[in-house]
Amino acid sequence: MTFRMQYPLPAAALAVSLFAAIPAQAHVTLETRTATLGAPYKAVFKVGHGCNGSPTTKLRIRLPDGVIAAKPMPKPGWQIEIESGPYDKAYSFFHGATLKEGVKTITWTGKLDDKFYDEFVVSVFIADSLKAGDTIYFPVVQECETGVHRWIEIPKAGGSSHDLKEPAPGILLQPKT
Ligand SMILES: [Cu+2]
Repeated sequence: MTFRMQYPLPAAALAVSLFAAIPAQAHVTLETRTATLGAPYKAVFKVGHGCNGSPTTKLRIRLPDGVIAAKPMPKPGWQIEIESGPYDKAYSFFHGATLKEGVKTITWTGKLDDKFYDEFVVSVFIADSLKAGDTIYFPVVQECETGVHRWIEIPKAGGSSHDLKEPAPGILLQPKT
């Protein structure tokens, strides 16, 4: 069987369509995929789509252990709800200070139409007692007017997030510099 293209695609258009097929461009992902131990990290959560065309109304993020001193960035049109509590242990922060409690989950409530893209930002500090080479994950629940995405899947040891349907966004930890 022969296939003849009537209107050959310019190379650029082809490149764009290939790019769009990469799942990492969709889902809820983190803009910067690496973070340094014992240093601040700006977590930018990118929301590429709603739920099957339905607008996003809520984004709830759970911070993993060792991600401390979190402060969400206010966002016009969105209400922010913070849940705080004791950490799993005491963590050392800047200038010898110790933090035993803080923000555990952050929930934004508002509306993001499926035809738009948006970002949700949290400033955090990566505890130096975490392990370089580990990947830590931020489970996210995305609620829509109709439907929900639970970006909470974590790959098994040796596995990849690419094999998961709704992977939790993660960052690879790098040694203190
Ligand atoms: Cu997606």
